Amino acid sequence: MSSYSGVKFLTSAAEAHQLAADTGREVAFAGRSNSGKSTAINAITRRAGLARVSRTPGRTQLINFFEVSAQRRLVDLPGYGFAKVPQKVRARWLGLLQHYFNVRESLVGLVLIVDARRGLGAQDVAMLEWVLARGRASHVLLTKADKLNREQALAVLTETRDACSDTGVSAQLFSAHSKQGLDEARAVLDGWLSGP
Ligand SMILES: Nc1nc2c(ncn2[C@@H]2O[C@H](COP(=O)(O)OP(=O)(O)OP(=O)(O)O)[C@@H](O)[C@H]2O)c(=O)[nH]1
Ligand SMILES: [Mg+2]
Repeated sequence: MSSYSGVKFLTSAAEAHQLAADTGREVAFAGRSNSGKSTAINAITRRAGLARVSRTPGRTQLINFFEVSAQRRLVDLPGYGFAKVPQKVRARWLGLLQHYFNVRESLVGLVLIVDARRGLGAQDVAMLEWVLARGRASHVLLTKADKLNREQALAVLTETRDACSDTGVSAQLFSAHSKQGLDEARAVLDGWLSGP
């Protein structure tokens, strides 16, 4: 199992030319604004404060790269779906995200972070389709599962797995707060990040 003991912030990109060098392997975390992407990265790497967490949606406006080990990275992408972000800013993020997914050869997989209370939304599905069309693997973390009871959590898991059934996309329950699903998520990342 891969260790995150050496994980460190690498660089941030606000523009296409600022992306980290496109070599080795990396896994990107995407999802709605405030869904819990940065919190999930911190929990998985056991490093509180690595990725910035905020109560204010739209906090992560940059593409943030974290180096796990030589040539292995986790990437915190700006969240989508936050209504209060001005149209101009939104268009810029979308352009940057599209560029990222179009050019990124080192991207091996996408972790889609979905608030378990909301389930998959239209933008989440669009994101999955887009990444699958580019031949990358995807895994859905239904996070904040600590906010649901067991029945509700199982219902959203089943619904999500059904929605993804013909795509090869996997899904699991997750909570950074209760630590539910941490090992399962780490195992997926290990699989993607190992190899040449
Ligand atoms: N209860 C609970 N709250 C969580 C969990 N994960 C994240 N949160 C809370 O959700 C809020 C948003 O978390 P972030 O990690 O900043 O979300 P984000 O997706 O990175 O947000 P943006 O960067 O704005 O796109 C914070 O208040 C977190 O404490 C979880 O597993 N359980
Ligand atoms: Mg964030």
